Amino acid sequence: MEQYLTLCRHIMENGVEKGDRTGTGTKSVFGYQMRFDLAEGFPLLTTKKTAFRLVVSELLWFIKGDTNVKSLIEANNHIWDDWAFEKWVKSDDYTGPDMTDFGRRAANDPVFKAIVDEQMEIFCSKIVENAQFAADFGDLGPVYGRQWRSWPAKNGETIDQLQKVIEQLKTNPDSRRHIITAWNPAEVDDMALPPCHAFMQFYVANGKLSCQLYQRSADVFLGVPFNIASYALLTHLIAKECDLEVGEFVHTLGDAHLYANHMEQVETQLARTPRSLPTLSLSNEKESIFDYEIEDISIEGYDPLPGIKAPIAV
Ligand code: THF
Repeated sequence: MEQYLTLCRHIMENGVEKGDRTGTGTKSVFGYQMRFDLAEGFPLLTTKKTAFRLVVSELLWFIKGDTNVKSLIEANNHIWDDWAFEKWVKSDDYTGPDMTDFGRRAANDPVFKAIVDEQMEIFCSKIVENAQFAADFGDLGPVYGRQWRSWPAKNGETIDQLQKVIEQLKTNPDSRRHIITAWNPAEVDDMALPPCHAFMQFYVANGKLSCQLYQRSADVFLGVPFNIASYALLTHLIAKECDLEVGEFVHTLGDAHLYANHMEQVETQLARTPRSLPTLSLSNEKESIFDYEIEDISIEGYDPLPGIKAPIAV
């Protein structure tokens, strides 16, 4: 994972200061690539404890084609809450304290953060307890799960990109068309957040499956460690189903940025020395990628340095 630290250092040294949608401010570079040999170990960050169970529940949520945060919240995964919460607090249904710009204000003001946390707790309970509320406010729109599994086609039918790629990998591994795209221009405006990890391609050579991801926007401190682990896991799951070994995960970044309020945390991390990588353990009973549950996937030998807290930009 030395490569990840090199990326952080590269942005610190060469990044330009750039404004962004969230108003937080970033240091940013454009165009960067990392390569992880998945045979060398599972690329889960060791210089900061990274919650693998959140990576697993989020990926299975994508794979199942789900776009509603309800099942994530039930799995005690809260990484997508902010975007659903935002829909609720902007709606007429919401009658609590003013939540304008809640992400940025909470990051700068602990008293306001406590008020947001309280409203967020109310939001999460309502999502879990009230099916109508979950239908109205839990859905993030046609995000990853929808595009991967049921991209709307012309004739009213839908395209299961993930299923198709797996079929093609089995029957026509040399193909140069093993592509899944989450970037659907016709639907981007209806999404709570347009896809950051937008376009992937798979490649088979010497009996090994590799995956390359194009990520248009990369929150290098908070998001990227999750994104690397997520696509590494996806590659393992597909390789297993297709009877292939794992090759490389190639991670190509567009706007790669460090948020202004993550700088101290990045310095802490850069002062640390990476440890040996863990290994992935998959239940052997599952024939298909669509059959996995959270408990079928675990990580062994993970001995990271302590976690480092940082506010997420919304
Ligand atoms: N928005 C931003 N600004 N950055 C992102 O990385 C990002 N995502 C997803 C959607 N929008 C994004 C959400 N992914 C965390 C990690 C990944 C996320 C969202 C949040 C996070 O806060 N992680 C903390 C602790 C998590 C916990 O333990 O609950 C961490 O320390 O890692 C990128 O696809």
